[in-house]
Amino acid sequence: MEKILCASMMCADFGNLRESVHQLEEAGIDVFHCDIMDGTFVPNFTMGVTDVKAIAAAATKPVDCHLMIDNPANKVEWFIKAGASIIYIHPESERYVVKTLAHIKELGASAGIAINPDTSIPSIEEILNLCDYVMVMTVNPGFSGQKFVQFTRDKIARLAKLKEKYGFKIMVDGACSPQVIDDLSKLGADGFVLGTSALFREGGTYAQHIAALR
Ligand code: S6P
Ligand code: MG
Repeated sequence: MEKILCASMMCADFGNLRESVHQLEEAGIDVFHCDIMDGTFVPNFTMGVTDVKAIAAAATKPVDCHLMIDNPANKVEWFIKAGASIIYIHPESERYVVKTLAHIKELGASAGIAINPDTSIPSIEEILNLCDYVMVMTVNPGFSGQKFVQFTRDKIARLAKLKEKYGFKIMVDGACSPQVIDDLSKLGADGFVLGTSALFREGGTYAQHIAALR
């Protein structure tokens, strides 16, 4: 099955952002993944609207925004205006998930949820038919370079059984190494966020890493 490979831009070289975007596109990346953090929902700050604008201006491939922020409802518009065409919100930080997913679609973007390792499938089943993407966090959100949370593998297997019924794609974010990607793609995951475990690492070019993952 064709894999959707997303570059985790918080791991990119910000001193050379435009050039990094071009290199990643030439190497065959499918999506630019932008991690937006508020220091409250997650204990870190990363990128903001200005960064998303700069990446979207340099990119021809789609840009997604993974909003790890409290109350994303009135902020999704900022990121769509900045050039993102896919928005992920966390149901754990949004009081009106249904309304916000609809709002994202009204603004012309694809809508996704990102779920923490401890968020169960039964707690999100009602909203699965509203999601274009479900992004399973396989680490606690906030940082790159963390350890894979093993029990999320079983959640992905169970979610894969629901994806045809509700019509969403399964994305995986966190510690996606080549071995993990191979394993989870066989279980039914459609796409992966590539950070320090697969793309932004020593020993090869972006093109070599991406070719090996395909
Ligand atoms: C983490 C964030 C992710 C990371 C990515 C890093 O909160 O949402 O998108 O940037 O997972 O990948 P790695 O391979 O360093 O864990
Ligand atoms: Mg992310």
